[in-house]
Amino acid sequence: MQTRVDVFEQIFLVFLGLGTLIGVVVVAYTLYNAYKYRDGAAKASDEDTPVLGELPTGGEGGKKLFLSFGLSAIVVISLVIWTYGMLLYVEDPGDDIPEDDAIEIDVEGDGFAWHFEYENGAETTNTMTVPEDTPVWINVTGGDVWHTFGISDLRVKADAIPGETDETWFMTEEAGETHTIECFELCGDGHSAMDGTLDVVEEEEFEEFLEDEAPDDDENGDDEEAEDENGDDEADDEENGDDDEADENGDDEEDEEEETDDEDDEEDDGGDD
Ligand SMILES: [Cu+2]
Repeated sequence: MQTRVDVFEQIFLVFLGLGTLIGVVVVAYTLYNAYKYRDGAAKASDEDTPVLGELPTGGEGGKKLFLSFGLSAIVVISLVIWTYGMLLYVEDPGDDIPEDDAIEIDVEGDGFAWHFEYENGAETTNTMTVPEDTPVWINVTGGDVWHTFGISDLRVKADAIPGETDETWFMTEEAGETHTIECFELCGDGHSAMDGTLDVVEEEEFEEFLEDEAPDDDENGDDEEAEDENGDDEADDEENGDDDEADENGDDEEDEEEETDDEDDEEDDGGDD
């Protein structure tokens, strides 16, 4: 199976190789002609020599022109088709990814941080833990503004846009590896600090991690009981109607103070500008 790292590596090498080859041919041919038609050189045939103010005919019925355009077209068109095919594979590897094997993680960029939710409901922030040697599908979205989720090492990049979900996948390699997660969309003053870590761990460690982080049913049950107790307390407070009035007055005074503070802040801001 080809991972996207392999795919992009291949595309890069093919473009680099062809670019270098064509560059060498073009520069060599230019230098060859510069030497051949240099000033003061013995002229082999007058027909072939370009004359100032005269359009070159090509001499051979446009054979050279046809050859160079033809070769360029073949190279460019094959590159476009091949690259497009490779990118389609990156977007959807089809049967190459065994579905049972793959894990799925929801990613949300929000408040200059990355939030991850795993299939069992476990949630983490800024640290994404994944098992080794496993295809990982991610569903990326944004909570506040446009972000872009990216892991350079694994050639992962997906837009994190509020209200939209961008799906992509990557393949993890050995346990113990860590990769940096970054935001690739200038999203605000916390953009440069919007980093996270991808931790690749062994399969067993990943299962333990999921269990530890999972929202546990029993614990939730206990929490609910605690909440009920709090609820009763609130009811008791309400019975003391007299105290509430005093509290409300107290709150109002605090609110007024806060409003005054806010106005001061606005004035300060204006002054800075
Ligand atoms: Cu961002």
